[in-house]
Amino acid sequence: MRVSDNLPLLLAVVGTQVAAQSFVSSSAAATSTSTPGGPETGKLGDALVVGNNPVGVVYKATFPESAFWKYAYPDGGNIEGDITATAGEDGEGVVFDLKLTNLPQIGGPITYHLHVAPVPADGNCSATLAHLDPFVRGEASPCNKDAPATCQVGDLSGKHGAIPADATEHAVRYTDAYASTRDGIGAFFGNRSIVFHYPNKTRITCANFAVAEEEGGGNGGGGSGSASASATLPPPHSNATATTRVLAPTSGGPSASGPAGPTASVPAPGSSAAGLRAGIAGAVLFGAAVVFML
Ligand SMILES: *[C@@H]1O[C@H](CO)[C@@H](O)[C@H](O)[C@H]1NC(C)=O
Ligand SMILES: *[C@@H]1O[C@H](CO)[C@@H](O)[C@H](O)[C@H]1NC(C)=O
Ligand SMILES: *[C@@H]1O[C@H](CO)[C@@H](O)[C@H](O)[C@H]1NC(C)=O
Ligand SMILES: *[C@@H]1O[C@H](CO)[C@@H](O)[C@H](O)[C@H]1NC(C)=O
Ligand SMILES: [Cu+2]
Repeated sequence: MRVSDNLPLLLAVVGTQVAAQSFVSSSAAATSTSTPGGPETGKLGDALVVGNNPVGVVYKATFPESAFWKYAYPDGGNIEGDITATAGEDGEGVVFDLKLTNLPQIGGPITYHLHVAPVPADGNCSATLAHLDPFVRGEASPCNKDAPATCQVGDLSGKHGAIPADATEHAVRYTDAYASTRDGIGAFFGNRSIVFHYPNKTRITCANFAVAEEEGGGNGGGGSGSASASATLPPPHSNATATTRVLAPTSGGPSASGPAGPTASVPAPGSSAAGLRAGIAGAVLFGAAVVFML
């Protein structure tokens, strides 16, 4: 295939541009793309660090009032809060900021992913299809959070940690180097969705990303067509921070089967301290490479 044939060369060229930069160490494995016994990186190689994300543009995903899998909320309701995503410093990587409350009290840890398709108007989370996976990694093997470039781009909980079982609220902010708010490339998720799962892949709820509405005056940072942040932007540091609150565990959720998504992986639970040093450089070249590939 033309793309895979050219990829090692591309990476070699680009690699020389970023060799001196802070770059996730795992990307050194970018040229070894086949592993016997299960793919541990994409058929198209490791995910590429994305630069040139539009600074100041904030995407936001807001949950519907009712969960898709109703049994998670026997009395009604859903996960509350929101997820915002905006370019990291100088457009490098994407800072995700999750502020979640009213988490379901049965069956964690909860995993979540960017999915390729948006949620349709009827709220059917199954229609969001598979994980965002532009490098065609699949999920035969779980994401190794110490080598995030080898994971599916959309596997956010695999790379940054699942939501612990029994948590009632969860706030976390981290930078993902591989997802993108730059339209036109495969890693772009601004027109897609995020889906929350139980470990057995049941889809609890899902929401679409959309550009957050502009509030107040413009800020100086955006490119053409950019929107200002509607909320205080997190400082785009690369270190992840997380706080989780837990209630006394309750047991005995309703036993009923729900729609199980075909695509969720079940990454190891725990907090991701795998500090994504999203030191990103060669952004233009990477961008060119991504566009070329996808
Ligand atoms: C999936 O997990 C949830 C939470 O533990 C459980 O309530 C539900 O019955 C499970 N569904 C299936 C199909 O196993
Ligand atoms: C939800 O979407 C899936 C996948 O497109 C489809 O198979 C299923 O029938 C839909 N369910 C409903 C209730 O529309
Ligand atoms: C989302 O945007 C990407 C990049 O521009 C594009 O390839 C993809 O087809 C779009 N997906 C949808 C569902 O619009
Ligand atoms: C990042 O987080 C790690 C682990 O929590 C901590 O040891 C380190 O000091 C932090 N670095 C910065 C710059 O905050
Ligand atoms: Cu998923």
